[in-house]
Amino acid sequence: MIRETLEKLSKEAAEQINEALAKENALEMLERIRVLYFGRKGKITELLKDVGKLSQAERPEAGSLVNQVKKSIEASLESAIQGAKKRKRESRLKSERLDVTLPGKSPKIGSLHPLTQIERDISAIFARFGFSVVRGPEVETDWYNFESLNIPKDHPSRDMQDTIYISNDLLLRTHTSPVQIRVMQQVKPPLRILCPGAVYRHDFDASHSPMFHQIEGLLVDEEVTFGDLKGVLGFFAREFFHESKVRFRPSFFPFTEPSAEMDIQCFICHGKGCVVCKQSGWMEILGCGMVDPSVFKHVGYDAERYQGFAFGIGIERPAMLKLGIPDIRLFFDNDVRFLRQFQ
Ligand code: 2NL
Repeated sequence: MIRETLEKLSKEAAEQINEALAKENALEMLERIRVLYFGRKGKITELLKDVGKLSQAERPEAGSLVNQVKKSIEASLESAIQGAKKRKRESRLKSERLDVTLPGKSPKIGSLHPLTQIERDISAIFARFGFSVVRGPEVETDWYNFESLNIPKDHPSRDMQDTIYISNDLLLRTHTSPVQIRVMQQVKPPLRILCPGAVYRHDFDASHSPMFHQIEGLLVDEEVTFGDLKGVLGFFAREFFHESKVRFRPSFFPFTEPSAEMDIQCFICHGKGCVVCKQSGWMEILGCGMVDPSVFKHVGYDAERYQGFAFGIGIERPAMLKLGIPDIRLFFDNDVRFLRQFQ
């Protein structure tokens, strides 16, 4: 009787295990089979209980038979579980496989704005003469932007047509000279400073932006001459533009006397004449001059003892010429397709 039951049970278990192995969730199914046979109310468990109820004489043989079957089902279940686990691990490894030979995605890195690059290149040249960079406010008072610089009350640049006013007395600086005035109020000569930054004017077309950039420089010491100005600015022009010929033309600014404009030989046509230099063979680069004594008086410097030279360079125009940029507005559109070209 028990022999037959055990044989049937053995066969049944083997079939169920095989069936389970064919399923997607084999491990789950095998666990259910384990409970079905070996759980607290499992078929084998029940049989072992029945064996306990048999007589002394029948018990040993029946017990050993049940134990044999138990061991055999346990063994095949165990090997089925191991097999299912192995298959599961292999299929996971296959689906999670990484191709380490694939080319990586190159991350998009930012870069300095072309105007920042030019500003740094210019600063680096003047740094070799001991100039250090100073920055200041973009909102200024009438006194710092005009009065201290000897710009007369009726000067056209003070007009609302040209200057962006915030109130009667407050305005957006039209040059970075106020930074130099602020420095002179705070430190005694000698002085070598470079003041880069944004400046503002009422002007907007392909070659003018209401916000643009400038670098001004100021050197103050005893016994400074126009020869020093020519030496320093000529050196700068040759370093920055790689053009050896420079010339100075007389000019006028209210804050310098004498005043001049510096040209370099056109770096497109090298003096032959072209559209960029309007057939002149020269390019205007900066305005400069010896600091007017009235400016020194405004900041409390002894104009008898000290002299100085100063200059102002617009950044956009040389940047456009050097980098081949046709429209000033491209600098401020923040279009990454434009900006990426200057990485
Ligand atoms: C230009 C060129 C210039 C200065 C700026 C300056 C600053 C102080 C005193 C004297 Cl604090 N001068 N700056 C000098 C000459 C030219 O800029 O084209 N400006 C309209």
